[in-house]
Formats: sequence, C-alpha cells, structure tokens
Amino acid sequence: MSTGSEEHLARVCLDADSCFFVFFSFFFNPFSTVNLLDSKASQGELGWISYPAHGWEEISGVDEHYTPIHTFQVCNIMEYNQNNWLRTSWIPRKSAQKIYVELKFTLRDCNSIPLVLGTCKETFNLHYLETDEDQGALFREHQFSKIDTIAADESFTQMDLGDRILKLNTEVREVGPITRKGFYLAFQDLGACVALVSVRVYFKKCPLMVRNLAIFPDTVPMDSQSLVEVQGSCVNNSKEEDPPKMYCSTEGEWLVPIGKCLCNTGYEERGYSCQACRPGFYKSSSGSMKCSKCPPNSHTYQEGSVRCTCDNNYFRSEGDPASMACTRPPSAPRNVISVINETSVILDWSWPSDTGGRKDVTFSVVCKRCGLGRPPCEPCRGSVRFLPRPTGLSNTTVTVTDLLAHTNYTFEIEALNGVSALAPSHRQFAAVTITTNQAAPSPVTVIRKDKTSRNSVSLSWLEPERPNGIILDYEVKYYEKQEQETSYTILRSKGTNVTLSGLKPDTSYLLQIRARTAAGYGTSSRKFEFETSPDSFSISSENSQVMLIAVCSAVGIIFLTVVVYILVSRFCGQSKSKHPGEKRLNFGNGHLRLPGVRTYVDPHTYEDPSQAVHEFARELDASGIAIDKVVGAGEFGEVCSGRLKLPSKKEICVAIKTLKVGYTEEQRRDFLSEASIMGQFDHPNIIRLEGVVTRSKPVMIVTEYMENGSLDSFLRKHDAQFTVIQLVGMLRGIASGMKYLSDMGYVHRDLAARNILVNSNLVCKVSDFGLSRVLEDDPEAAYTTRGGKIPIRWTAPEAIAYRKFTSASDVWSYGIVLWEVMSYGERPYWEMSNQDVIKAVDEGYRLPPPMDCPAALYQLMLDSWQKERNNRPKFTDIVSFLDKLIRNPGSLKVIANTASRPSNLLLERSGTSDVTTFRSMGGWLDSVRTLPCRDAFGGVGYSSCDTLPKTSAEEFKKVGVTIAGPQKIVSSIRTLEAHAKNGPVPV
Ligand code: ACK
Repeated sequence: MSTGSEEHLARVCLDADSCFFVFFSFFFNPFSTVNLLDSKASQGELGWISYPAHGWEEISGVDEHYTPIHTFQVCNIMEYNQNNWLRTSWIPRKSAQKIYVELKFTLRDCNSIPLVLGTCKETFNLHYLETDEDQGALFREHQFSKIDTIAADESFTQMDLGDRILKLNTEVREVGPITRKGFYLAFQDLGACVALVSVRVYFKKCPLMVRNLAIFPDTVPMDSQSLVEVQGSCVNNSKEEDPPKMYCSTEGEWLVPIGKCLCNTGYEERGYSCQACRPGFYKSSSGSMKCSKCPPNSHTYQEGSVRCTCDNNYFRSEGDPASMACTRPPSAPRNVISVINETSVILDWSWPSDTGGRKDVTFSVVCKRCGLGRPPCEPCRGSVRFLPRPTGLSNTTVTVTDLLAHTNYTFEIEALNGVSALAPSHRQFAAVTITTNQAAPSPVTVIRKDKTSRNSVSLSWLEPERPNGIILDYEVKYYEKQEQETSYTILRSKGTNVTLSGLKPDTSYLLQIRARTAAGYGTSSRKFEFETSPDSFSISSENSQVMLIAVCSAVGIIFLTVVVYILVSRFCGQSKSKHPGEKRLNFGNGHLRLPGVRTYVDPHTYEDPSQAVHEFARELDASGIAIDKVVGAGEFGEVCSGRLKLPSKKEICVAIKTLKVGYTEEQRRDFLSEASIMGQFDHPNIIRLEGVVTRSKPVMIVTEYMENGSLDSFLRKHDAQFTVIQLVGMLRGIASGMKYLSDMGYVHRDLAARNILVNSNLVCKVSDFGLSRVLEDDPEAAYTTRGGKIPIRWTAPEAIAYRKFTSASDVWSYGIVLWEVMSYGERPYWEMSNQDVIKAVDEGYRLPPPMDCPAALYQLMLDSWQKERNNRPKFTDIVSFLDKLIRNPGSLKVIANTASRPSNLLLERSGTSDVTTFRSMGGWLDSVRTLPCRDAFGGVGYSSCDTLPKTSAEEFKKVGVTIAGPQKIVSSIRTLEAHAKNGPVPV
C-alpha cells in the first residue's frame, strides 16, 4: 500500500486491541493508491513472456539512484513485418474495479536513424486480458483487447544517445471495470525502437481515516460515477451525536463529512481520540469541551471523573450544576430584635455572617409557646398568623399576630439555603423569647337573632375568636336605624345572649357588641341590623268595617296557620325520617344553639373541627358500604361509586369520596370539613350527604350518587342534544341551589360547571364544598399576585383583585356557568391566558353569546357580569327570571345577535352604558312582551302586534338581539339604525 506522506499518520484505537495508523486529516491526504504491480520495485525476475522470443528482451540495469531495474526493449527496425508481444505475469485484481496503468518508456525518433531497412514506427500498443486464473505460458494474441496506442511525447535521436540523455515518457491509461479475478497486460511492438523502463499498475481507494472522532475504514470506490456512502464508527470513549457519514468518490477521495461523535462524560478530545480527564479535573457532559478543574470545595482523585466530590461539610443540592462550587448551610441569623405590640410581635434580624456560599438564602420562623417555667415548649397553635408567612421569607422581618395575651413565646429563626436540607446537623438558628402584653378581646363576629316580637328581640352571639383573657362582660349598644346613633341604649350582659325589650314595633334597629376583659374593651362588632315585628293589629277604632275585615282576616289567618301547621308537621315528620335535618341546626358542645334559624356555620369556629363533623354528619358503619368502582379522583383520594345499606332501609346508590392513606391530620380535617359543610344543607339542588366514616379506615364521605357525573363533561358528551327549555331547567336548578346557599350565608367561591353534578333525571346539584381547600382542589385554580388560589375564568373581578368573595361574586360565577351550559361545555374564554382574561374583563370585555343562545339568557349573563357587584341580580331574582322564561318559552326564541360581531373577535367590549338598557331581567322580559309577533314568541303572553313601538327597536339595538323568523319590520329598523351608527351593534 502506498501510504503517502508518513508525517501525516496518527495512531487511532477503536478499542484496546485494535489500533490503526491512519491519515489524520481529510485535508492533507484525502486519497491513496494501491499498487498491483510495480516493475521497478520488483527485486527478482519479473517472469514476463516475449512472443516471439527474439522480440522484446529483458535488460537488467540500474536507475539514476543505482537501484537495479528491469527494462524491456525492442528495436527490430531493420526487418519488415514486426509483431512483437511482451506479456506481463498474471496480476490479481484484489478489490480494484478500475485500474490505472502508468508506463515509463523511451522511444527512438525514426528520422534519426540513417538507414532503415524495415518500417520504422514511433508507437506501440497496450493490450489487456481478464482471466480468473493464471494461464501460465499460454499466450493467444487474439484474446487480448487493445487499451490504446502509446506514442511518445518525447523521442530521442542518435545524438541524444551520444549525450546519454534519455528522454523518459510517462503515460497513464485507465482500464475498467475489471470484473475477473486478475488480468494480463501486453505490449505490442510493430517495428519501433522502444525501451519500457517501468510499468506500474494501481487502483485508487479512500484510506482509513478519522474525522470528527469517527473512524472511516479503507474504502474502494465504485467504477461508475456514483459515490460510496460510508458510515463511520465512533472512536473509543465517544458516542454518536449525529450518525457520522462520508462519501468515497471514484477518485478515492473522501467527500461531504456529515455528523460527528463526541467524547463521553469524563473524557476530552485529545489528538484524534478521547482521553480520560486527569485527577482533579472532570467533565460532566459529553461534548467537545475540555475537562474542567474541580470547582471550589470539591475534589476527585480518579481519572475520567464525571463530577467532583464535595469536600467534607460541603454539599451540592440536586439542582446545582457540576460546575458550581460546593456550598454549606448558612450560619444563624444575627441581631434578632423583637417589638411587641399587645398580642403581636415584629421580629427583625440581620443576615447571617456566612451565607454558605449561596445566594438562595431564605428564612423561616418557628413559633413555640412556652409556659412559665414549664419546659419543654410546645408548637404554637394554627391560629397564630405570620405576615407575610412563616417560611420562605426573603426579607429579614416577619410580623406574628394573634398570639395569646400574657404568654411566653420562643421564636426560632433559621437561615436556610439550597443545601440546608442535606445537612440537618449543620443547621443553626437564632432564638428569641418574648412575653406578649395584655390585650383587649377581638371583636364578636357571629350574632344571631333568636326571637322577634313587636317590642322585643332576643339575640345571641359567639364568644370572640380571641378573648385574650377572661371575658368579664359584653356591652350591647343599639339604636333605631333612622336615628343615626344620635340616641342609643347600652346594656351589659355576662352571657352571650340578651333580650332587648321596649322596642318600637316594625322598626329597624342597629346593634353592636363588644367584649370586655381585664385589659379593657375590645373592638366593637360590625353593625347588626334587626327589625321588630309589625304592629298588625293597630286599627282605627272608628272604622268598624276595617275592624270586621281585620277580625275575619285574623280568623282566616288562624285557620290557615292550623292547616299549614298540620301540613308542615306532617311534612317535617316525613323529612325527618328522610334526613336528620333538624339536628343539624343545633350547635352543641358549648356553641350557641339557634333553633329554627337555618344559617351556615363555619366548621372552623369549632375549636376541634372533628366535633363539627359529628355535629352535622352521621357516622356510618363501614360494613354497610359496598364500593363498586372508581369513578374519578379528588384531591384527597379516589371517588368511587357504590351502595349504602342502612339498617331497615333500602339499599341506595352512593358516591364515596375516600381519604388516601398516609394523610396528615390537617388533610383529614380539611377532607372532613366538606362533610361538615355539606351536612348543614338540605336542598334538592345541593348534593346530599349520607354520612361519613371516621372511626375506621379509609375515612370516607358518602353522598347521593349522581349518575351523569359532572355537568361540564356531561354537556360536552351530549353536544347540542337538549332543548333550550331542558337547559333552562338545569340552570334553574343550579340557581335554586345557589339561592339556598346564599340564604344560608354560604359563599361557594368555586361555582363552575365542573362542580355541578347531574343525576339521571337531569337534575343539577351544586357540589364541591370545603374551606380553603376548595380552591386548592380545583385544577382550574391559579395563584394570584396576592397569593391566593383562584379559578380566574369563573371569578368576579373584585374577588380576584382583593378576595371580596360574596354571594354577588357567586352570581358572577353563575353567569359563567350559564355561558358554559349554553355553549355545551365550551371553555370560558377558550385558550386565552388567565392574565389576558383578567385584563380583558377589567377593560370591560365580556364573553360573547354562545351559538343560538336566547337573548334573554345572554342578557342574564351580562347582568351577572356587571362590574359593580351591587348591580348584579340576586339568586332569588335569577330563579324567578328563569321561572318566567320556563312559563313563557316563546321568549326564548329571540336569539342573541352573534352576526353583528366582527368574527375575529372573541370578546366584545361591554361599554358601561351600552351593555343594556334594561336594568333588570324583568325589564327585558317586559320589553320582549311588547314585541308584536306572536309567532316568534309562541304566542305566549304578548299583548298586541300593533304596539310595535320605536322603543322596542331601539331597545333591541341596544341589547344586540336579532329575531329569528319573519321579524322583518324589526330587523329592517335594526339594519337602518345600525347603518346610521356606522358600525357593529355593541353587545
Ligand atoms: O365527571 P365525573 O364522572 O363526575 O368525574 C368526577 C369525579 O367523580 C371526580 O370528582 C365524580 N363524582 C363526584 N361526586 C359524584 C357523585 N356524587 N356522583 C357521581 N359521580 C360523582 C365526578
């Protein structure tokens, strides 16, 4: 093999056993040749044959370097009819497809020969013959094929010979494709004077080469014009990034390198191989970079390290890159200062002297309550509040409020960084002990009206959340609402109830209560309004007729009362047997008992929330519950369907929410809080609690089973399959459930179609109750800038902005549910981001009407989305509005106008004055009634077709409705006015 220039060789190893010397650069020597025959290099006899024997003769001599050479010559120019053949020995082809024949020869100029007897020629012929085996001495002239006639570029004369200057000619001829195992060459002389100085036969190949850390083997090119595609294999300790490839050209050149290999982790590229990183160095990723020195506080003693090990007492957190120095936990915060203000304390400290080499330092504060001389301390109760929070503090201050008065506390302040968790024994904290001051009690928050008469009212209330000492008494201040506090009465009460007497009948009063301890009066409660009963018997004595009516009325009322009493007591008897409703309304265990007043009680007001569960939910025996299958997943565990068999009752289908194993006490409390809340409700549109299992595991909440699951997926499954009346019926149910909840004083905060369940009769029931966790549980809930988690798309702006959750914010959510229902489960605001939704709503944009949505319902949506929450309808209004629509289905035929909206806008600007002309749904309905065409409205309840007034068209334009059907008059007025306005009709 001719290897070209030796200085361009490199040693490359595929693995420990196979190393090669290869051309290391594509650019220096891209191709090589392989000799099949070199007459100059042959030391011994060449064994070539001459025909006839007196033709070509072999002459041994030396070249210019005095190296022995074989030359063949012939010069029979003095004779006629020369045909002298010289045939080489058999040349095996090896892998060659195309061969090159390089001839070096001298040729005598015929003119320089003075006396030629025969025919002098100045050319000779080159022939070849392919065979699969050596034919020995056998020679048949006709078997050979001619390659070419070879002429000299330079011939020599006698004079040249005398000067001993031989003019050497070099000619190269290509022959191919060669397909047999070998071949002969033959030189035919027809009467020339020629000396063959050397014959070299070779083929070209692409040589073994390393390129981009991939080894490409020796490759013989094709005879044709096409390139040979060759896959490279990665050198030892490297791996493919892109499969390495090159093409071998017919000229034996490597072309178009593609792809590459990269040294493995722990190895770097040196020369044309991948070498292990030296001790003290590492390489953590595969790539072309070099090994790096170990970062501070780390080391490695091995070769080929992927990363360095941290020195003692130094650590690397999971997210730290290998290039980062090892670090350690910070030292303790310094200079802790506490400023006590009654039952609050501001803690302030300085940064630790050593941050451990990291920037991600935060602080956490642990509160411990320490009895006087009574170690050990115990953790503070959950009611203690930290502002902004107890952990993950980036500033060096925190305010702790709602501590107990006159109590010792120790606060442990710890600086933490990303490696603190890895080094628990290295953590240090600073501690400060304080004693809170005497403090006045917190305000009374829960006041209830127990009994009202014409001149008196009985009230009761709950003790303040933080009495901060023993409550000596309560001050009750009240006055007539109209008097504006110009005159008032003050009473003191030792207990938590009072009866105010001597009041005026049918009069509104305002009342405030404040508690008193040794530390003085606490802040007054919010103003509580109550009214005395009307003076129904105040009649004029002169008017006997009126008197008679009054007496008759009284008799009638008494009679009616008796009938109602009998009916109600029967009904109650039945319902009692159905649900343990009445018991739920009593607050036991030291809590206020308020018979007859159905008001929601926050389970958090119970010192022990598990008491609340048993107050409002019955304990079920787990043996009566059979779980059939899992139907979904809640935050706390699986939701299953199953059956409940209560003693002497029929088996019923139930849904069972389970609490997953390994729960914390807090999770158990939160999980059961839903039952404590649900158990207080008893309404056909609120999911009914059957009971709880808390005394055995798993802890379960058992509710009625809703065959059709959640409303959003149910609607999506049945797209466009219901009549408008069916949809309105479902909406009415939800509104009715919500009215009940708002009457109970319960704000849902997460009203959305996904939280409504549907049973087999299409009855919708509100579900998913809970405390703070309600929103934690909801996958739609997102964190707001204020830290709370809120389902943005369903939530009123004031609730997003400053957490003002009220029944009015529930009404906003109801409007969104209405939109979800009418669009069969479409996602509100589609794929807009939460931020964009907040911005758009704030700028006055509102969702457009769903397809085919009755204008009345779209109007209800817009009303529910009034920015000013007091302008939104109440749930009671919504229920009666929907009832009216159901009674009057023709009113649903007017479809909200989607056509007038530009089609590329998802939302329309809802200008405050243009949103609606009708301040109430009643107004809208009335306007609908004034429409002339009974056909369009099913002929229900409309006065006259003659009364098509200007105003109805005007109003229609303002509410943005079109009328389906033959309402040509109205629509032409609309069209004219829309033209006049020169733009789309605002919604
Ligand atoms: O849409 P779904 O089938 O209805 O999937 C959810 C899943 O559990 C997680 O909440 C279903 N689910 C919840 N409560 C009930 C229930 N009382 N009856 C039937 N399915 C329920 C809900």
